[in-house]
Amino acid sequence: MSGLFITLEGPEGAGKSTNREYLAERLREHSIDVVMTREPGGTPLAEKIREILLSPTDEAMAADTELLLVFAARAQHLAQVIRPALKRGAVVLCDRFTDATYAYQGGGRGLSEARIGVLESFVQGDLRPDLTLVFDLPIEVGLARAAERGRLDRFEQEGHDFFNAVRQTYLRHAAQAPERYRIVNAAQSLAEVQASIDALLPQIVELCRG
Ligand code: T5A
Repeated sequence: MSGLFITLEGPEGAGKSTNREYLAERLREHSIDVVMTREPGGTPLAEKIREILLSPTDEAMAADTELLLVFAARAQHLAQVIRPALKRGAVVLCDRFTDATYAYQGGGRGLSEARIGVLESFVQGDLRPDLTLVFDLPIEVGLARAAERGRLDRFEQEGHDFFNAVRQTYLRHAAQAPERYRIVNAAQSLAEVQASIDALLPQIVELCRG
């Protein structure tokens, strides 16, 4: 693998998608080959699994079912998009990856990190993101932004404790491996968030150039 794998993470409505586009544009200005993608999803089949995961249903989804669906989508995404892009030397900018599984299925649903770790190794082997930007903000701010889009998906219907656990899990993981994570204050205005990204850009470009 000669490319670079960058993931964008954070609670609901943190601005990951918006800033993924922004970062991709900045990197392309440096003639860097960028592949933008997202999870769950990123391929037609994985997007079908995303649909199952996000659609509210009358039948409660068991936490293990949710976990396995997330990793099923990830296996497909890795095989079809992420590994081939890294192999050709591209920079992959992925909106959420396995940190989200630790945050949502681990923190939110209460599944053990050991259980998630087993699937992580099974599906990914030793592939891990090279760099992870965590867009952090108070839960209420992110949920208010997400709510402006209208109908809430299955995760967005969860309560405060769930999202608080999600946020705290991201922050705990970031504190444990500061060499991989950069925390961006996503509660700021969009212009300020993007100025924070600009400040990180020289080191990101350097990483991309290997
Ligand atoms: N999931 C995912 C798991 O449970 N386990 C997993 O392993 C994985 C991979 C879908 C769900 O799947 C779950 C977690 C999720 O619940 P998603 O689609 O990435 O994942 O989830 P969301 O967080 O719901 O995506 P959002 O689109 O809501 O959030 P983004 O991408 O963080 O935010 P974005 O860029 O779309 O912005 C939201 C709104 O806020 C505005 C934007 O214009 C937009 O309207 N905005 C700002 N407004 C003011 N100030 C700023 N700084 C702003 N930045 C953005």
